[in-house]
Formats: sequence, C-alpha cells, structure tokens
Amino acid sequence: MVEAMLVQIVETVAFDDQKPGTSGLRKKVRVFQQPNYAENFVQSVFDSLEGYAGDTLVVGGDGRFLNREVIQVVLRMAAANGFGRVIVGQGGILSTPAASHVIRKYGAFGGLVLSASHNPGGPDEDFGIKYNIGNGGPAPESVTDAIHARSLTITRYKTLETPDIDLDAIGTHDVAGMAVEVIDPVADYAELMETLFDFAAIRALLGTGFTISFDAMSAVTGPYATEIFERRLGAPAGTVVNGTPLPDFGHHHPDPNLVHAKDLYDRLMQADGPDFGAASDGDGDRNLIIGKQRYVTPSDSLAVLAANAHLAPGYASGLAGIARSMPTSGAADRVAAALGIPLYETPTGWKFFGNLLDAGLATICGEESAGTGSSHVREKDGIWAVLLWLNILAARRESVAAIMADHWARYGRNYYARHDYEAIATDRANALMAKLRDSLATLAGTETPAGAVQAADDFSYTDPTDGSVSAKQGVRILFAEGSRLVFRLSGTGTQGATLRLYIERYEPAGGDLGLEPGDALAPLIAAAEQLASIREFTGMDEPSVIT
Ligand code: G16
Repeated sequence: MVEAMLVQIVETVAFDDQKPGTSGLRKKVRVFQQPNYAENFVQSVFDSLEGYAGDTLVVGGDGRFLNREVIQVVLRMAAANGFGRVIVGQGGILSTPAASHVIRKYGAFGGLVLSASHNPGGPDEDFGIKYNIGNGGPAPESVTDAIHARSLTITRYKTLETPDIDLDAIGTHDVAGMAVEVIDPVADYAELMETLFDFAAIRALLGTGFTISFDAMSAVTGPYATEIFERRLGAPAGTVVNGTPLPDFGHHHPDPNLVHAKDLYDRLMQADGPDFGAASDGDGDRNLIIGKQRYVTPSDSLAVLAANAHLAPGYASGLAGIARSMPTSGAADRVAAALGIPLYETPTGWKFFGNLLDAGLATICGEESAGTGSSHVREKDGIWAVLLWLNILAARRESVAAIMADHWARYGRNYYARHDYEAIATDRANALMAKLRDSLATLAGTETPAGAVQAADDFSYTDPTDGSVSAKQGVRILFAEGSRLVFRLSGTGTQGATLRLYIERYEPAGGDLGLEPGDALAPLIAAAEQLASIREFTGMDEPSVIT
C-alpha cells in the first residue's frame, strides 16, 4: 500500500469538454497539455469505478506524442488512488488488442489505453485516453456517462511526487510502494495468435513463394507484425514496412484506408505486386485487406472471414453468431443465414459488442470502419484479421480475387461505400441531421434516382443481454431489395464535425457482380443529395474521403 502521507491532493477546476466519444476522450495534443487536463480525466475515471483498491491496472498506448508523459501521470495517480499494481508495456507500448488481451490474461481490474487510434499524432495533432473494463473491452456507455458526469464536477485529484520510472526497463519497478511491471508488449499477444491459427500452414503457404506486404504505418503494430510475420511465420525481412512506431507516425495519417495507405494499394494493383497486402492503424485495431488487384471492403472482409473461419483451428467448431454495426453492409447477414446462426446489428462502437461476446452470443464481430475481431479479446484486432485471412488463403490455396468472386457468386454482392465530409461546422452538421430527422415520418414513398424510399428511421438498439437502450444512432433510409443510405455524425473526430454517409446496394447472385462500386452506387449517391442537401449544408462539393 502507498503510504497516505505521500499522497498529494491537488485542487483543480472542471473542464466542460471531457465527454468520451465513440471510443474514449480524443482531443488535440494541445488540449491535453493544459495544466490538469489529463489528470482531471484520469481522476474522473478512477472516481467512477468501485472496488479496485489493491487491484491491477493495465496501461499502454500506441506510442504517439505525449504517450510516455501521460503514462507517468497515470502511474503516480494509480498509486495515489490505491491500485496495487500496474502492468505497462515496454516503452509505453501496447496495441489496443494486446492491451485487451493483457487485461484478460492477468485478470486486471481494467486498463487505460492511450491512443487517438487512426488520427494523426504529433504536437499539433491528436491524443486520447480510453478506459477498458475487466473483460478487456471498451467501457460501456453506463461507465463513460459516469466518467463524463464526474469530469463536470471534479474539484481535486490525487497524485504523488515521485520520480519517473524507466519505461524501457523490463521488470518490476516501485512507485511509492505500488508495483509497476514493465512487460514485453508483444509476447503474450503473439502467443495468443499461435493458439488461434495454423502457423505451420501459413508458413507452408509463404514457402511456396506467396508474397505479402504489411504496412504498419509507423504506428504500434510494427513490433507485433515483425515478430509474427517475419520471425514466427518466416516471411522475408522487409515484409513489414514502416515498422517502427514513431511519435508522429512519420507525419503520416495512420488510417488504413485507400487514401492513407495508397502506396500499399498501388503496389497491390500491379500484376507483379505482392499476392496479399494489409495495413493497420495507429493503435493496431483496424485492418485493411487488399489482394493482388482486388481490394476487399471491410464489410466484405467480415463476411468472408465469417464464412471461412472454420478453416482456422481456433474457430473449427463453428461460430455462435455474428455481430456487425448498423452501418456495416448486410454481406455478413447472408453468411449468418446460410450458417443458421444469429446476426446482431449494433450501433457504431466496439463497446456494443462486449456484452454479446461475454454472453457467448457472437463469436465474430465487424464494422465498416475497418474493424474485425472475435471473442479472443474484447477489441477489434488488425493483426488477427490479417492472420485469419492468411490462414484461409493457406487452407484454400486460391487468390484473394478468386475467393471474393466465389463469395459473391454464392451470396450476392453488397456494393458499398462510405463518404466522409470532414471538419465541417458543427452547427451545419447538426442542422443537416435535424432536418433529416424531422423528415423521417414523411420520407416513405418519396421518388429518388434510386427508386422510391420504402422506409426511414433513426436506429435504436436494445442490448439483448441487459436491456439497455441506445437511441439516435443514425438515420437509415431504406430502398427496395436491401439498398440503403445511412447518415450519422462521427464520434471520433477532434475538429468540427464529420458527416458519414454510408451507401449500400445489394446485387443478388447471378446478377451484375462485376460493376465498379462508384457506378453501382451512383443512383443512391444522387438520392442522398436529393434527400439531405449535403452540398448546401456542408458547403462541400465532394466528400473529403471515400472508402
Ligand atoms: C472507433 C470505434 C469503432 C467505430 C469507429 C468509427 O474506432 O472503436 O467502433 O466504428 O471509431 O466511429 P465514428 O464513425 O463514430 O467515427 P477506432 O479505431 O477509432 O477506435
């Protein structure tokens, strides 16, 4: 126990902007650098929890600017608030899925993950803190609401005056009587992956000359990917590119999409390029999958992984169910139907999958925002998705393009795109959504270039395990045969508002499966403009990112 006399009570003034978003508190670094800003939030987290005295906290982050400084703050505050032990990744590094695994493996009370995910890093960019509960998953809304409420009334926080500990030295350190264990951030995670996948089969595939390229985007997955793909699976050195985590991600935007991972995409589109390419984001929970001359949308990836998961040892006995966020395409629904298992549709945010996974209702989950994962942890997991793909490729010995063609021929194809309008004025974004919501009751029957609107609503979710209700989770406008538009505002941006428009058209098996997505979706895109006046509200002629 930390001696009470060492504890310092620091008076502070509440900030009014510490409401956690889709995934924790994300702000500009300069906001976090205000005196007491990080401290207030960390104390608000601790004040919202009960029963952690003497228990274990896991701490780690994606290595971005401010990571090490805030970890030292957390260590002192954890000790002052009565935690018995903190486990921290060496160098302050833990990918989000690895942190989830460490929390679960060591039976920790919870964890603090320091990351702003796929947002850029550096002194002028973004930082973030999120709290994960004892199941390893993001805190549910009941907890994040309590943290926010506390942040509005906080008047003091507890800390210590102790020197920094050496985050690079593996082993046990002491912070005024509280043990701090600095662990290898990769070892536990790599070991878990070996239990789920057939490493020998993947090694054999790589031995045939099958080439892969993994872009770690100068973010957290570099050490994990190098250990797993190059050392344990024997891929040649250089398979992992941008493999060293940098505080500013080498000035890149560590978002694994076709805009920010364009180099990888361009290499994969060459006839003599690698057979398989993948990337992960700042904190390692997102993934991008590209086969030789075949990009795979995250929604399609979820469907293919679910349909073929039984080929990997960890999933050989089948899936209990599949869960996807509401804006994610319905491709996985068709796989669930064919497998005779339930499909759960949740709001955006990985936290909504936690209860389903804990209850054993779902085994595989996925989101259009480049996230897929399973019951092995309680976060989405970029490297896990890459390994499951490689396991499937090793078992089927077909190209990604052939697997996709086969999948669409069997299930039909959900043409899909997401248009993001970033950094727009918050009042304009709110006005667009308010107008759409006001029109919901009268939208059905409206003629558009994509045909008549069949139904429209604002998505509301009732958690089947605890009955909690999350309302206003996105406006859905439905057309015939499974086509739809979804409008919602992002909960992860740090500047103004980001409008997300999700566009989906279903083409049944035997139909036109080889269209360019832009062409297939053009009538729906025109319908979106007609129904929501996007140009007028955003002042933008084009989306800033199309994925
Ligand atoms: C987070 C959440 C995801 C969500 C994504 C996008 O991902 O964990 O569940 O889909 O944000 O959310 P939004 O559309 O509200 O911006 P990450 O990778 O940023 O932690």
